Order: sequence, then structure tokens, then C-alpha cells
Amino acid sequence: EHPNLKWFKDAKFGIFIHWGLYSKLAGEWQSKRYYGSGEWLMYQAKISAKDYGLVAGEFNPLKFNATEWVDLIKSSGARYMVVTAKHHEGFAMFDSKVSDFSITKASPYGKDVMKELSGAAANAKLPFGFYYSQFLDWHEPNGGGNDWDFKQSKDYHKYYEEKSIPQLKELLTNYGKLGMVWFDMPGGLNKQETQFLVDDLHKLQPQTLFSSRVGQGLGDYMDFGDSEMPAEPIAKPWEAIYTFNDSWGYIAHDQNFKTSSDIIRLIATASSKGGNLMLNIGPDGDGSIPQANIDCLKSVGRWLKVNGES
Ligand code: FUL
Repeated sequence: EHPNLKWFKDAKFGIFIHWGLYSKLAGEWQSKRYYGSGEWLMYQAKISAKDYGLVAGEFNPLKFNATEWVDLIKSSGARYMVVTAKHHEGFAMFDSKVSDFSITKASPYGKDVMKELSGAAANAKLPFGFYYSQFLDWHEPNGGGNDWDFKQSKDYHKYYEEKSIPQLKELLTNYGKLGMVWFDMPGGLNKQETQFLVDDLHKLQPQTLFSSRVGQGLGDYMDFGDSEMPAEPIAKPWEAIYTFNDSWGYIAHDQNFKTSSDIIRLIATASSKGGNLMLNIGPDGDGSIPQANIDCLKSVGRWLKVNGES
């Protein structure tokens, strides 16, 4: 077991944030509304990498305020946060030397929002992690998943070598101490190659935990399926992930938000079985967190303060 798992096991409650170009699209493409996971819109609507790339030119989240987000998370009683540095769409929400498809190079906003968030979390002493889609990348000819633009056979190793691994190294080097890297959807690597990746990256920050979705059974802690709670208590460190509504990324027409008592019950259920709940919020393309989520998180925090152990 990883020596740094104690803080994770004690945490009980964390906040997940899905934020990217899909947040700006908000579940709609060419006047058609899509349902399900907003961050999968590019895939659902089979948007070409070229057209999707143009969305970056309109991404200007002027309402984003890292300190406000971190303050809200603190006030909810959560004890760690994980934010999408790059989702399957391939857009880096950070300053990357490896790719021009990034918030600093391709958007009018131009600022490294991951830098601001990691800094604000460090100031608040809140363990901080990055979600990184290490295999699926619909923007890249050799990334996993996009077979509507890129029909030729793919060289996944080339993708790992040229984008995924270098970007993971940037994230593990330029953003201070990371609590975890939340890998997602493994592919293209065998067990030995995955082990090599894990060892190579752990060298940069040995204390950083890697989620089980790094693949091949090599994570430091266990994640289940999306919105899945294990039936029985589990002794090994684990986390259940749930969304506020029915999507991870912001969808304007999905207002099916959980209530504070739903969330408190989920925290209690996870905790009674020995695990954490990581609850997701999807800020919009302006950088605002839906007001209903803000109110709800504050009320969860008040309840935990009175009745929880924090
Ligand atoms: C899944 C992803 O495909 C979803 O978009 C989301 O990020 C969820 C947490 O994990 O596997």
C-alpha cells in the first residue's frame, strides 16, 4: 500500500471538477440538444477535430475565480479536489509546451487556470489533484477514440510519447505538490508498459497517488464505475464518484441536481463502507459554478460541521 494513503483514507469527501471546452458548448451543437455526459459531446455529435478546435477561440471564462472555487470547496467540508487538466476532447486547460491546443495558446482567455487552482488549493492546504485522460484524445490522429476524423490505423505509442506522457510530466512538475493524478480510461499499453509509465511518473512526485484507471490493476486506490457504490464494505482504499446532475461536464438543460440530503446520504454510505465520495461539479463556460450547486455545497458543509467529524 502506498505510504501516502492515510490522508486519502481519512478524507471521506472530495470534489471533482469537469471543466473544458465542452462546458462552453453546454450540451448543444448546431442547435441540437444532447443529453448524457456533456464532456462527450464531440463524440456524440461526431464533431470534426477542426470544427471543435474553433471552440477554443471562443473560450473566455471571465467569471473564473480560483479562490472562490477553493473557498466553496472548503466550506462544503470536502477535503480534496480533482480537476480536469485534459479530458477526452484533448484540450489542455494548462500551459503546455507540448501542444498548441491549450488554454494559454488557443483561447482568448490565455491564462493557466490550473496554475491558479493549484495555487489557491495550496494556500488553503487542500490536497489537489489533476484528472488527465491518458489514452482517449479526440483531437489527435494517434490518440484513442476519434475514428470519425482519423480513419487510418493509429500509433498509440507515438501518442503516449509525444503528448500524453510529456503533458503528465508537465503537470507533475509545474504545479506544486499533487495529491493525486486521476487517470481515466486506459488503453494501448500492456501491463509492463503501464508499470513503466507508473514508475517513470512516480519518480517526479513519489507521494502522488494514482487512480486505478491508470489501468492493469496498477493504481494506488480503487475507483468504481461512474456513479457506482460498492454493495459491501471494502478495506482497501477506494472512492465512489457521483455527479450533481446526470452529466460530468456542464449541460445547460440538465438541472436534475441532487439535494443536500442526497449528498449527505452518499457521503455517509461511502464512509460506512470504508471509502470516500468524490462529488462532481460542472462549472459553465464563463467559469461560474451553478448557483444551485453553491447553495447545496454550503448546506452540506454546515451539516458536516455540526454532525460530522470535521
Ligand atoms: C469516465 C469519462 O469517460 C467521463 O467523461 C467522466 O470523466 C468520468 C468521470 O469518467 O470514464
